[in-house]
Amino acid sequence: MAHGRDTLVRDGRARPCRRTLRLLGSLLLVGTGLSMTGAVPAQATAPTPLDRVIPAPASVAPGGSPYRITRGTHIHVDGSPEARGVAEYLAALLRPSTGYRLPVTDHGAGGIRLRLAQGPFGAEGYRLDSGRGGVTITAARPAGLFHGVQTLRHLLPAAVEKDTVQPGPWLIAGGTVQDRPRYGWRGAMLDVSRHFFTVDQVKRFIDQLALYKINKLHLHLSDDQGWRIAIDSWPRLATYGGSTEVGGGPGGHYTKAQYKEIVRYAASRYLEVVPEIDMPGHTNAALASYAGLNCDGVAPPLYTGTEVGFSSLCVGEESTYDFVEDVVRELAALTPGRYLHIGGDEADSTSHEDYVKFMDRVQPVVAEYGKTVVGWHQLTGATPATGALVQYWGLDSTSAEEKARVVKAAQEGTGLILSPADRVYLDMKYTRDTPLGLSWAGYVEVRRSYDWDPGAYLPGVPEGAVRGVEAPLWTETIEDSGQVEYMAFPRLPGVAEVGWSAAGSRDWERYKVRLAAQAERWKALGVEWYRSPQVPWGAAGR
Ligand code: NGO
Repeated sequence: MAHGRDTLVRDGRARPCRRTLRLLGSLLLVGTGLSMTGAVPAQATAPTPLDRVIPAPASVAPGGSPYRITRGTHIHVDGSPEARGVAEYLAALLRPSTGYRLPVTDHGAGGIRLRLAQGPFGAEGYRLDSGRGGVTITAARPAGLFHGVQTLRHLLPAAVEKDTVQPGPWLIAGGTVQDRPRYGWRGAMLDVSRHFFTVDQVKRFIDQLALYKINKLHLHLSDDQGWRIAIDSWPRLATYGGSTEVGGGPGGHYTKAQYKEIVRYAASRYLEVVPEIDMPGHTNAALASYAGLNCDGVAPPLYTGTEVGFSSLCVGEESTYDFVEDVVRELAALTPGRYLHIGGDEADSTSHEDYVKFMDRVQPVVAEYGKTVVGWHQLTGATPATGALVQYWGLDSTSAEEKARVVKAAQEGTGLILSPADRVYLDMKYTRDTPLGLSWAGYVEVRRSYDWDPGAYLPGVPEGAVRGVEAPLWTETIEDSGQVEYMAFPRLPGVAEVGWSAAGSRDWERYKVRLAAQAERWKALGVEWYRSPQVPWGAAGR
């Protein structure tokens, strides 16, 4: 990896051990005259208003006294192991900064309560009721409890994110939040091929996604510059095809155990991992690893540049389909999620006829191993399988003909994930002066990535065809976590809101104020971000 080379911002910080920090925190508290019981200082700050949450909840009814988390607070769950898992996650989040024990129990009342119950919540919605006696989050499914916990987090002071004891007080405004998402697919993509990212770096990103209720992590696992997942039946893909990256660094790949760890961690944050193997183009790393995958039987050298469109699997060769089947089988076995992304973009070195033939052969293989096909929208130039989803990455200037193909596919039942490059590509520069990123789709400032409606984006697409939105982060120029964050923040929370909140509830002028308030949280978490002049950051922006 090229980490540490010419980094814009620092990655991973050395952290003193928790116990030392806690001790220091206590000493500080004593020094400021506050008590560890959370005694409210005279100038107690007002609790965060219930609507100061990103993404904006469906409805908010403020009222009544706030609840205060204290040394005596318990987290109550009823029964299910999933609810307990969410409760333990919440406790682990709150313990370092509050310094409280916050035991998770399955009896008693008051305090914080996580409850699974029937109600109008859907798969991911929840209700949060807060008052003097406690906070209760109710949902039909554990994912709803988890999203409710993220709302609770946003309602607490930003200092709650710190990993040392903070003075508090830990107040949650009184009232009720009722919430459920507009779309079921709210994704982010990380390109781990152009530059490799370690398991820990991916986990860090997952935690940032969870904070904004994003529920899909799409991993772009193969491209011309690197193959990043171990495939037992074709070992050189990872060991040789994964041995470099853009710029010539050493690259890397995930062993199956490491990949499973990413999937497990994502699931613990209620994110589904969508693995992508890009085919038939964007395959130089595979072609370099096995001469037999090339029509002329000659393996090209590994590639570390950033051109696209020059590689293709050999569509007419039977062994190509043995390769595809082996890869799909092994990847499907690593994937508890429903989807497998087969790429299909920029197959400029594959004839149209071959492209159609290839997709006709490969899509049934994905189905055979129990997964639903996702492809970039060029798949609509072939015949998308029944139930397939296509990911639209065009822009305003995309030809009417190309847009019409996508609209027609949607009318015929293909689901759409919207990733318009001139709105939500996180690798686009914000302005001419952005030191990282690309600009082929133009500059994408924060307002532009927020101010659009997926439901009205491609006229003629039936309402139900839009399954959601996804923000891809391609990494030709991105090498470490600090750079990932600089490109993702502050655009990512906006895309999360585009995917979660009703179109009618979204308004840039009000959003930018809520967004500015996030800055304290990013600071507490050590997350880098771009200080866009479009957002009134105030003192937090310094
Ligand atoms: C395109 C291309 C990728 C690039 C990316 C850079 C798609 C779907 N294919 O998006 O190979 O990395 O742009 O912005």
